[in-house]
Amino acid sequence: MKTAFITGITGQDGSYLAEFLLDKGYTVHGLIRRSSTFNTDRIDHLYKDVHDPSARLHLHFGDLSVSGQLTDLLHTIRPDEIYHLGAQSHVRVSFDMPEYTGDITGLGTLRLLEAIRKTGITTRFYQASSSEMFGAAPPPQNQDTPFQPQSPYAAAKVYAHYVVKNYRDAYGLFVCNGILFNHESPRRGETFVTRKITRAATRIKLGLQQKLFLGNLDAKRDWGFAGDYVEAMWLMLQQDKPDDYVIALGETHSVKEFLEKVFQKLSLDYQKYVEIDARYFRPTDVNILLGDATKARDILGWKPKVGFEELVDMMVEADMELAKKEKTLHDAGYKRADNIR
Ligand code: NAP
Ligand code: G4F
Repeated sequence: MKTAFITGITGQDGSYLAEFLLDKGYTVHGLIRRSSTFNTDRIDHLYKDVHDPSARLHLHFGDLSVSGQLTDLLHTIRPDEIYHLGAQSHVRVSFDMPEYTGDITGLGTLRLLEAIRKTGITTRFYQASSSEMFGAAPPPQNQDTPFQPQSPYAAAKVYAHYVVKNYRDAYGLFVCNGILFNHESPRRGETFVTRKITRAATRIKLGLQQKLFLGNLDAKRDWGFAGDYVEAMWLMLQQDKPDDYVIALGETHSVKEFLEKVFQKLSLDYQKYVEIDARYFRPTDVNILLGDATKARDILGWKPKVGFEELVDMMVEADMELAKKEKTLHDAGYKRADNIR
């Protein structure tokens, strides 16, 4: 069976992809960062003790800033497929940490491509490109739409995207860019807007939180389900030829619409709880993203299974379960710090 190497395995997409590949019988190796607190929550359910001979998930400490170590890991693991999902992935944070974002989100990709080239391994490589790269380009956006990046994050992803294309042309590597539009899930990081909203609304419903502070409510995004999008990553690496694809649901909704929908589902009036806080505005934001995934549908045969309404339901239900557990803890004296989110 095949062996895969995943960077960013502890993130939202990494966890769904690891699940997907293990189900297909792959042996999966993941890169994880040393942290003083546990950062493997999203993959704990997949992990078996290393002493268990049936264990097919292996974790390696490392960092995308250290090229020699990435080279050593690829040399030892010799993966058939590499899914490069690791990144400083928060757009607002990229304005606070532009240099770090350029290093990890941009140069991290180059380090891996160089590691492939230097080890000489035969492998297939997936780059997590982003719809954020389209930036100010008018919708709908597809793989031929010129990029107009509006953040240090987007600029770093554009760099990575083009270096992938260059290594494909210059060295004949099997490398693909998946330009994924926003995809969410109950495992979405709590500082991204959809999860921030579902988490807050369900906590408000149970009396665990009073207010929700947000930024630009007019921005529009094409939101799909992360579980569907990791299948597209895999499909790209199963083709005869490497190529670039847009992956999107093909409908766009404003942050305000998402907010209203979530609060309505919980029979709450969002206007009573939501306040605008300028700290969540970005120096430049992306007004509207709407993806055209025709190429992926035609060539990969990719089709999302979860629509926008089902995604909202899934996230509200999962966060309501979480809030209920938290309420039990809260009633027993536990307090979660809201002010750092
Ligand atoms: P995420 O939840 O933020 O996960 C990011 C992953 O990268 C985490 O595992 C994180 O590790 C790891 N990471 C961060 N810095 C690292 C470093 N210096 N060295 C090694 N690993 C590092 O992101 P996601 O939503 O799963 O997205 C996956 C990828 O797709 C990212 O590249 C993102 O930019 C891109 N993307 C996402 C979307 C989307 O809507 N989700 C859309 C388009 C593209 P820790 O857990 O230790 O922090
Ligand atoms: O949820 P967001 O932070 O996602 P954003 O910026 O679109 O980036 C995500 O999707 C990209 C794909 O296009 C990925 F590449 C990237 O890694 C990440 O996964 O913000 C969505 C919109 C923005 O316009 C933001 O200004 O929501 C607006 N917003 C309004 N209030 C907020 C908030 N965003 C956040 N994070 N927090 C707020 O309080």
